Amino acid sequence: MLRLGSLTIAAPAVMGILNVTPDSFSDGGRFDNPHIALRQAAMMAEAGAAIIDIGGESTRPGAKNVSEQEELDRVVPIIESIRAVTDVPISVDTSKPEVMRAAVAAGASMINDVYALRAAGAMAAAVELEVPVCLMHMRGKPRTMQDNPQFDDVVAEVASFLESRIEACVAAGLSEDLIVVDPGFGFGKTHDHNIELLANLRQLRVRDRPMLVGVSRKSTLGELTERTITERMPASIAAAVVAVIQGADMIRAHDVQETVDALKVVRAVMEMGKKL
Ligand code: 7PJ
Repeated sequence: MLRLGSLTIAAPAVMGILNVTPDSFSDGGRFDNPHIALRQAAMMAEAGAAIIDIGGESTRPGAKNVSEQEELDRVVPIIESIRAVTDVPISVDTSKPEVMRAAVAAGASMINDVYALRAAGAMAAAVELEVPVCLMHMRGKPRTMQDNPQFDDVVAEVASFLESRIEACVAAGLSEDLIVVDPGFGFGKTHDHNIELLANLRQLRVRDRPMLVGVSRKSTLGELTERTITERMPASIAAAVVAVIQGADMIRAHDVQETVDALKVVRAVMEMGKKL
């Protein structure tokens, strides 16, 4: 069980991805209609998603910023409509303090911030809201992060970044029990960096905090398999299985039912053998 403040989730858990952006990385434009988004959220909850992650700003490589009002307009009505029909927990994928506040007021119970609360005012908003927060590693900004990313030791540098963000959050008054860490696959990293992180995931479990991993449909999987975005489900499942065997607690995924099934197998074997 993952206990994050008042949010309790059975691990390994699947976080279903609901993008409400017209330009998101892999399902751009499909769920920006509130009815379709609501149906998709209900299906993901039914399929066993432990939490649904709603994002109104695309963070794919090259993506442009979205205004606060635009993000609020995309995210808040969908959170409200999901809240009205199911009690599945909701996280909000945002870096903007006002979006965090409005999303939590509308019923979101977790913040997922790819900037790890580094945007102005974001840390203060998280401290005030007292909800679980995922701190993700990203080098640079989405628009330029894939322009020649370099690390001397990607595993050590990502771990030390996550540790320093936990320290900054705790110093600002956020309870350490609310923090989840994420190595940020694909965020300012080359193909080899991503594979090296996946191979050494255990070292990224800093301060024994739970770890979220987002590998679903990402381009590293496309490079390995030569598949287009919509053809990457099997590769995504394989990466999710590897991540859980390597200690991930939560997997952010587009294909919820398939990922839930795969993780049931991993979990059964882990519980039996405690050897994986
Ligand atoms: C991630 C995310 C991830 C967390 C995105 C995509 C790109 N949040 N938001 N971790 N990726 N915590 O879904 O491919 O890996 S957006």
